[in-house]
Amino acid sequence: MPTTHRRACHLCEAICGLVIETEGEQILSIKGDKDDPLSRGHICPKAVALRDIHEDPDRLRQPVKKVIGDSGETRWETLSWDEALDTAAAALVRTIGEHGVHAVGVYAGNPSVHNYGMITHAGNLFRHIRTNNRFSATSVDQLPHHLAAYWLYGHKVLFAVPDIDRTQYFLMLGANPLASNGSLWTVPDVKKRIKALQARGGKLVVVDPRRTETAELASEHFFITPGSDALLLLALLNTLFSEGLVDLGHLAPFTTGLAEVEQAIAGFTPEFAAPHTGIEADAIRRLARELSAAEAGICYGRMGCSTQRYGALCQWLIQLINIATGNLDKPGGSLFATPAVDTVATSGPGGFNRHQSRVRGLPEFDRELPAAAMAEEITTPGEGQIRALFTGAGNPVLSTPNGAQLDAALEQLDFMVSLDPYINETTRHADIILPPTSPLEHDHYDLTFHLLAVRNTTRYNPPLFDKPEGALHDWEIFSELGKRVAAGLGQDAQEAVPPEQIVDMGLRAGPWQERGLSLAELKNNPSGIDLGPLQSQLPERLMTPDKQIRCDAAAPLADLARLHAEFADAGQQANGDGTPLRLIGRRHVRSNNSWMHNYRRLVKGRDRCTLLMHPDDMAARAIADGSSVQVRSRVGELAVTVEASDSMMPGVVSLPHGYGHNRQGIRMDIAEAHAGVSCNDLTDDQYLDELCGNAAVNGVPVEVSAAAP
Ligand SMILES: Nc1nc2c(c(=O)[nH]1)N[C@H]1C(S)=C(S)[C@@H](COP(=O)(O)OP(=O)(O)OC[C@H]3O[C@@H](n4cnc5c(=O)[nH]c(N)nc54)[C@H](O)[C@@H]3O)O[C@H]1N2
Ligand SMILES: Nc1nc2c(c(=O)[nH]1)N[C@H]1C(S)=C(S)[C@@H](COP(=O)(O)OP(=O)(O)OC[C@H]3O[C@@H](n4cnc5c(=O)[nH]c(N)nc54)[C@H](O)[C@@H]3O)O[C@H]1N2
Ligand code: SF4
Ligand SMILES: [Mo]
Repeated sequence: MPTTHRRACHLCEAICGLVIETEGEQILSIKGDKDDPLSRGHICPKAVALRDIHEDPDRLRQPVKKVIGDSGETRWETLSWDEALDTAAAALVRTIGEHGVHAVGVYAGNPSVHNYGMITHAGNLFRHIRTNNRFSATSVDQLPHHLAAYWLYGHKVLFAVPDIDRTQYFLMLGANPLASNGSLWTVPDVKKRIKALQARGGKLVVVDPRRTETAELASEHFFITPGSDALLLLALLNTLFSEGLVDLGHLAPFTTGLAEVEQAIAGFTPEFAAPHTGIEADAIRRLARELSAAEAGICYGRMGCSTQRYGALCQWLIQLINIATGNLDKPGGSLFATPAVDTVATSGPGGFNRHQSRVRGLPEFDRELPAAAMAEEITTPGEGQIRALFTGAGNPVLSTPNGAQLDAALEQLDFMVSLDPYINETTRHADIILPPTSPLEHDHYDLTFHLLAVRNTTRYNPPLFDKPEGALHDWEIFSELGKRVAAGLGQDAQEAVPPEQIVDMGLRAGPWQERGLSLAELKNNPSGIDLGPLQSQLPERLMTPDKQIRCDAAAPLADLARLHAEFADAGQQANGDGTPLRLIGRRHVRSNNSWMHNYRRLVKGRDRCTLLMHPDDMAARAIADGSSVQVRSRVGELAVTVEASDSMMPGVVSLPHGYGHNRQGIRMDIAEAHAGVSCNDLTDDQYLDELCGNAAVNGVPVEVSAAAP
């Protein structure tokens, strides 16, 4: 007899509801759940890969340790959980004893936020390893958003969510939700929502160096020179000020510091922006007027505006534009969600630059250092050098800039332990790998993405399968390892309660407690509970001590000088003759960062790890479509197949990240057969947003030439 399960997909931020049929251990089908009030039945091709992940023979089911054979060959041997955890804890404790706590490094990857037990229980380990050398995917991603939220609203995760379902005007920069399904913006079935916006007479404007799938759908698309968005955003804001279009509306009584901003940005006119961005001054003025005239409008920017040299300025300016047009906290503008378990209330506000990285002096944010500094912190001798590393749900060798350098650095470690289901480009360097249960063997509650969702909803996701005998969930591994490290250090360990109990408490104490929410109530509503559209809630929701929106944060204001200095030479066009090409990334709906290339159904079809290049740029270099080209940057060089595409802005080339599965000793058969090359062998650990240390994986200068025959 088949059993029907209802569960949200955890693979990306869209958290689509699914209906999954199983019989015994077999998964029979995976479909969209029409009763999910957020996703309304939508799914993408990755949903079916949940089955492939669960069944993947390459997915580790037991801890493994690396053994070097007599002739130097590497073998992986399974070992018991007790032996694996005891050995890992002993090595961490030994490192701390001999070299101090900063000698242990930690890297947490993206799936950590898609797996609630990792959020609730990582502290069970990390509270015993209070190292300065903490890193995560945040600094190759959304760090600028945290900073903007922290500066303006007083809390690192108080993110305003684009209210696409009620807006009339949407200005989108550096995001491709048709491929990504939305980011810092939980918006399942974004395509339908964009079409609905257009059907009611609204407009979507996309600004992107590539005419993406989203740009194709847009009402208007502008190419922009990579890395120049801050100039465009400043020119928009400048126009709002100079044309008297600033209208704070209901925000006025609790908004401070906008006059200081007006003064500081006076020189950043549309005429200043035009030659560098490639967007004409008149068009910039028109965009500012359209946005301010719209009944409700949105300015939103994502990866292309974050992982570039002025990411923090960009994200701060985007919020300022939403504030200046009175579109923050307004239906149809950008509003704060009201999640049933409120992580804003239960986490600290964050903090910036309270300590710096040892070698390069890069600033911390929320007790983490920029991932671009990880390799040098491992290889540079001295007090505080990283000698042992814990990675959890991360693949920084493929995901962080100058991955090849990190790849080599990991070899120098005394000890490495990885919490991960695969032997991949990063974990192959580990001494011990601790694999968690499959996603379908544990429950899930989205602590992260309800906070970013276009509608307030809540749902609990029970496991489909019992966990196999002896297996451990991620949260249990954190707790068990934490317990052993604590014992070794003579500290008290935290008693581990299951994450569902933490969620139950969060629901009962949360903003919807009057609705009687509890875990039991959610279990009675397996497709989720609708809590309605996003609501205005300022100034109460602000986390600044004085309940004011603070527009005049010193750090971004000071950073304007760096921006101005770079672009002040008006004669120098960013992509004029003789300047290098600019490398940007690309996402595809059938892929997800570095770890979803091992599933046959997702990798089938044509090679997707290709370099897109404008035909004029190819002609200028005598490069033939479909040929192999050499791509060179300051740090690396690789060969890849080129595809001619007039969807590219001239002067810009695009290569997806997350490939490069051709390294020795990984155990992911299908991925190895579709290896591709790693874009992050070209991106540069020194090419950063200097304000915050976020990696600039977009806009990297590269040279491309025809490969020698
Ligand atoms: N299918 C799929 N979905 C995913 C992922 C995935 O790998 N695959 N990854 C998930 C993750 S971790 C994230 S963070 C999100 C990311 O979600 P998005 O940010 O929506 O996705 P990207 O495709 O990275 O979009 C960035 C866009 O910025 C453009 N761009 C590059 N440089 C610049 C620039 O300087 N200025 C401007 N204006 N644009 C620029 C690129 O051409 C690209 O279209 O996607 C998530 N969803
Ligand atoms: N050039 C370039 N580089 C980029 C980007 C880009 O656009 N361009 N995007 C950046 C972005 S947005 C991100 S988020 C990062 C991602 O960077 P990372 O988070 O470092 O890399 P992922 O590819 O997400 O790797 C996820 C790892 O987690 C493991 N994993 C999957 N599920 C689980 C689980 O449930 N538990 C555990 N313990 N492990 C699990 C996988 O096996 C894999 O090893 O990459 C960044 N790097
Ligand atoms: S869009 Fe696809 S990967 Fe993302 S949650 Fe929905 S089904 Fe899963
Ligand atoms: Mo990301």
